[in-house]
Amino acid sequence: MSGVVFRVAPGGSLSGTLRVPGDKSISHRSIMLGAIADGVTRVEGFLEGEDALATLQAFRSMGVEIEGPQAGRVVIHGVGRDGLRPPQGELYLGNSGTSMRLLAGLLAGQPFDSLLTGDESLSRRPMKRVTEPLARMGARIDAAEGGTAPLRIHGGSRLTGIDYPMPVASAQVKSCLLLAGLYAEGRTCVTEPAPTRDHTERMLEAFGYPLHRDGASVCVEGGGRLTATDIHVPADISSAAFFLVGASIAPGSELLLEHVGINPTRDGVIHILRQMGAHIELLAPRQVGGEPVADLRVRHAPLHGIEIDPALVPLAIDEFPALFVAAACAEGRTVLRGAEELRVKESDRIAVMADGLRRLGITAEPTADGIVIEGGALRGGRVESHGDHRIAMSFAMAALRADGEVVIDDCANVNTSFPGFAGLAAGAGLAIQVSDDG
Ligand code: SPQ
Repeated sequence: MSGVVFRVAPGGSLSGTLRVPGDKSISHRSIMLGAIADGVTRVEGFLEGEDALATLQAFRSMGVEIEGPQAGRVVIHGVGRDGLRPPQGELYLGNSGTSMRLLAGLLAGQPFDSLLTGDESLSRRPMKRVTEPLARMGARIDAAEGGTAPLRIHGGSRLTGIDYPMPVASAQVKSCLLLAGLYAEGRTCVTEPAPTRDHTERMLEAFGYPLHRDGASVCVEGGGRLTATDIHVPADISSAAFFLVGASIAPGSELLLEHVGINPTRDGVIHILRQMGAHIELLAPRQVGGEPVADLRVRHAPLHGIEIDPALVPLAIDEFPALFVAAACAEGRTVLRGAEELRVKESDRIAVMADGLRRLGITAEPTADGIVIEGGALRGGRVESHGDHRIAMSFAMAALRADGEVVIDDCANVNTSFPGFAGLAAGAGLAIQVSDDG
């Protein structure tokens, strides 16, 4: 499969001042909470990517009036906690795991039935991690064989709060259960094995919904109401990560990435790159709407391989494809462990990155829960992204250090999280061309 193809000429450097698009995780949550709040929620900096738009469309299908997005502005006319209407037909969520898992929780306690579907990749991803605890709360959800989508959610179930120790460190599972907990009788508590992104918790508080946090646990009482608020979505650190890596590996680079979200449950990429020797400064740190934000200055620096601290894995979970490119350009060996979750993302990000790096001449050995990468000289070549946006953008950055052209197949899904990636990267100095080979 080729589809949209990136062709990136070798070498060059990155420079200038950039603002990458809005945070995907926060954009999804702004629509979900805005929709069930009382009053009008105004969002700025919303990510106009396919994933967040799938969430937006799902709520329109359930009778929520939503204006925009226009230049990142969205106005959501909240219908209140009990105001969603039965959707006409299925809710198609494309490539978006966040939409499906969080919606499963929010819809489990509604009085109407719903059917959640997705593309081929989403239909392969594990959903038992949410359907099992939801069933314990009293939800009735039918999945395909193997526990995957489509998910048919039967309405009219009475949910009861549970105390759930999560077996995997997943913000999607945690958020799913907290959203179901809004509609459950009593208290729903979730305990995570390691900290994961806490945007749902922060945003619930911003909508005036009380939460009880105690160490690794977070609890909500069902039956409360949300009050509309204004939301400023920072630039997505997961999108900034490609540029942090690109500028770090390409001699002569210097970039300023503006207004990037640096929530401590998301900033693992900065810690890992710094441990590898990267030169990244956090300028003008500030709080915007309950989320920490800073401008990031990154300059080229020689990198060295490291053993990545497993505690940083959930804090950098989406940045590993880009970090593997940094490891390929580093001196020495980089070892990642404790990251089996990477195998159940939009693609198996361990296997797909190992394949691609090998094609570009790098020694990369996948392990059950990670990878071992020997830094070396990157050559040009053709790699397959398997329809995974983050794989496509990571290999585009690898060309900065390759000795020949890097061609990446199947890149259409870059639009799920980073519309305008190629244009922004080209403006910064990446010699990227996009073609549609049908
Ligand atoms: O939404 P989706 O497809 O699951 O997106 C990804 C990504 O790379 O963009 C994962 F493939 O991000 C997830 C992330 O990995 C977004 C997310 C969230 O917004 O809550 C949480 C993480 O997933 P998980 O399974 O670790 O909770």
